[in-house]
Amino acid sequence: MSIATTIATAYDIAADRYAAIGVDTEQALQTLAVIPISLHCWQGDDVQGFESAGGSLGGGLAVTGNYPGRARTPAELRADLDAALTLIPGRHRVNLHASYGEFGGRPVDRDQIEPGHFTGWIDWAQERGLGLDFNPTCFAHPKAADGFTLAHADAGIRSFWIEHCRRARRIGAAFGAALGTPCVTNVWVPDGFKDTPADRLAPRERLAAALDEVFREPLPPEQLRDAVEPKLFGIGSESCTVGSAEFYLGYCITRGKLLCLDAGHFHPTESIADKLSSVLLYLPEILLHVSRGVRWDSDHVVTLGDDLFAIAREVIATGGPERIRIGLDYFDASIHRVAAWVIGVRNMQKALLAALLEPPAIRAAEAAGDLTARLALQEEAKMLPVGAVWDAFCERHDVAAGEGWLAAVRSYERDVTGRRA
Ligand code: RNT
Ligand code: ZN
Repeated sequence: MSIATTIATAYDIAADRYAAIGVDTEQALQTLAVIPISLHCWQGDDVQGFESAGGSLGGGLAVTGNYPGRARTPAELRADLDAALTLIPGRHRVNLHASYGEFGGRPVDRDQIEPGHFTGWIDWAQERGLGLDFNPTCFAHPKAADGFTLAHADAGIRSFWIEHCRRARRIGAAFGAALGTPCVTNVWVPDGFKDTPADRLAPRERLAAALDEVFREPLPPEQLRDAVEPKLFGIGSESCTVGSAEFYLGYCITRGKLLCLDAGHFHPTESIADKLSSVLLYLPEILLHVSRGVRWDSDHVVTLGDDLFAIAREVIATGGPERIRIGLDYFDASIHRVAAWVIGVRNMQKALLAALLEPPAIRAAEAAGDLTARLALQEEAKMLPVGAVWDAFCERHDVAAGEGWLAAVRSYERDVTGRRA
């Protein structure tokens, strides 16, 4: 039997198996096909960006590893994203940082960026039918060298970052207008304290006031959605982060912004899965940065484990992809960077598929107060043939099922990334 026939046969059997417990696999495949995942451009070049002044990363962010062949130009990064996208089923989005503009080798400071610096990206996205998301880059810059930006005690430095973020919103709106899909523009700032601060209140007042300045200009929601991202701690800001979870939840509720929940930004045993249903009571939309925290690092490649299954399960069970926008956020330079994207996105999709295939009897057992059955069914569901449905999904989207995609990355490495000096 050919692989394609094996996959088709296995799918038919799996579909029958699911149908017997009230799950429509065709419906699940249709739903999965239209859930976009936003691929974070910064996995492709270790968060370096294309500014002529390209400095050290800072902001508590760190990329480890020196796998050869990182993208050094916009053309290389787009080629690498193209390579990844051909190995990922469905149609997706790309998430850019301000530092990835095309500045023509000229020094364009962060308070000077304009939509014109991103026309190459807009054209590329338009040709491929991709949506774009965006982020101001409030790190890796001399004016962020002491770890403070929007909450800086110096009014001049604050104004510089406010101007940068304002311009980032206009760029995001330009993306949304050009591509016909709102651009989620996410503000994350590193501001925080290595050691115990004497005053936690003033920096938080400054951050709230600065954000209000950033968001002052009304821009159409069909072009732009504003998000803000809390974090528990970073390298060098271990004792207090100005933009904490409580800070931003309150900010979003009072200002009507999207809350960005990064899976690596909480206590190690705390999962963002449980937060979605709470936050959705008070906010219309959430942005996810799906990541994987490992000890001190919050940015490992997403693997298909309990945490990811739980996040995907809650996305499907609570808000759905219209209210919960899914992006990835990690950076690993120790493996092939295209593979890092492919692994993470495919895992996110597999977890969503498992959620879409959840047997309805689990909820029914809970509603009937039968907690024994709920646990029994949850555990039995783990061995249902989700893999056969996933393989069929890949086949239908002309993408390799199983590990077949790895050979494509290897040949791309041989012909392209491996030749980069
Ligand atoms: C940092 C935040 C933020 C960044 C990117 C590069 O802790 O998670 O989202 O990772 O903006
Ligand atoms: Zn993040």
